[in-house]
Amino acid sequence: MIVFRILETKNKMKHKFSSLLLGFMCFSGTIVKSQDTTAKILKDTDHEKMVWFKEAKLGIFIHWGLYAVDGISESWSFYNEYLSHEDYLKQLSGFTAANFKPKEWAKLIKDSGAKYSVITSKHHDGFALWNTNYGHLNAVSHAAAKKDVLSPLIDALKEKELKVGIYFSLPDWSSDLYTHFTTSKRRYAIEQDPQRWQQYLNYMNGQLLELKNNYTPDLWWFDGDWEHPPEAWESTKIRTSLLKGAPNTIINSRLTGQGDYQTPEIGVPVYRPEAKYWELCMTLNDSWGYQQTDNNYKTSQQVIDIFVDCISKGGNLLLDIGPKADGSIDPIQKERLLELGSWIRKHHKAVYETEKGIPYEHFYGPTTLSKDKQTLFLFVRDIPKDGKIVVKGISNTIHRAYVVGNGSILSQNKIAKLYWNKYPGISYIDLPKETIDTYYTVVALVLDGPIELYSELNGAVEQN
Ligand code: FHN
Repeated sequence: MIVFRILETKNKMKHKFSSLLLGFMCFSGTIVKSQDTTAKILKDTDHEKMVWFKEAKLGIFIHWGLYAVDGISESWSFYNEYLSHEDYLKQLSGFTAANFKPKEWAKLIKDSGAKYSVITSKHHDGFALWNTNYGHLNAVSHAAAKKDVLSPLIDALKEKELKVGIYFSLPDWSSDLYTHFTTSKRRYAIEQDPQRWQQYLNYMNGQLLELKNNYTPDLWWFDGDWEHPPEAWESTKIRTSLLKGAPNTIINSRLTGQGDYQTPEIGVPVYRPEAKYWELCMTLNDSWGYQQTDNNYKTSQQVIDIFVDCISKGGNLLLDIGPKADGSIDPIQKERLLELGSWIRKHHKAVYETEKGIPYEHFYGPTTLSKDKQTLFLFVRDIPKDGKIVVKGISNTIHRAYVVGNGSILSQNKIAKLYWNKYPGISYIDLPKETIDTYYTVVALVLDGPIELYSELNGAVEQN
């Protein structure tokens, strides 16, 4: 199973490789991997409109489509020729949405602690979840569901005051108007038949306008841009048209060059990305859509590890679920979301509306900072063997240390502090066993002002 998935990923990579610049740079023997170098984002993004996104921290991604019927990989299963397109489409008769309860989905998403959700309105297979007037593949006219499943979900998300993101695949491998069909079959090349390509763009833009007019999304999540250059997609035009009358809408980086934020995928950034706004999209197991054979679920600890890693580096996590074809959600997926939600609720102060934390040189773990930078939140994953956590090189006075969501005030003592120089010393903070959380215990340090990090190299002790 694992081998199979690795191969599949490799196959995908083969197609993406032309547009992927791996970005390894060597500096005096150190290998530095640049982050998502293909994802060029706009330099003049309006910061005001990004505020909710930056403060949200968690979004829930939903991959729901035909592929859930047989539990096979979304769109890629026929593209990679594991089965024929004809057989792939047989899943239309199994996409019933018979137990689809949009309000329950929205409640689950809200309870996970997420502030927004992104739903696949149409994946690369071209299957549209709404009642579109374009194309030949949608949930209303062609699937057993015989209903629009996108509208009630978006209504339910809005009712719960969640921001709405619409995922839209630029490629549509099922459309006769589109260039690519499968890994070995191309229908045509744009240069050979520009008129046909124009017809495809009209179809694609027609759908985008329907989605814009029906749902006025807060965020557009494009995908699949690697198949053609931005000029072919006319990505500047797309952005202009989508923002017309809706200037605050956010666009991800996969409308090449026209995005507001970066979208690394699966790979948790090892280094803090340079982009001001970014979001890691991540699966709960190894699949985006529902696959009953994939039981390689991340544990709740691992999900929270990834989440904490993202927020401490100033980013968001877009965590994926894959509902079944009848609209029910696997109990493990529900459980992971609820567990994350209850941890977030307890530690909300250290999560929402925070800024990226301080470098690891100052604390052996991830951190975040309050907006005014006067409270430093320390995320403690493992139980310290001497019951103490260590903070170094912080010039401020620590007025108080307490356990977030528990309230216990912690005692602290300082070593290596000379009264006559500026070196701030090393603070040891006691963390009693009773305050330890199942996943991460969060300690808040209330400082005497915005955090000041000390970075001098101390010289000789000239006085004593
Ligand atoms: O090919 C898709 C994949 O199926 C999935 O939708 C992910 C989600 O980010 N995006 C694409 C690959 O980058």
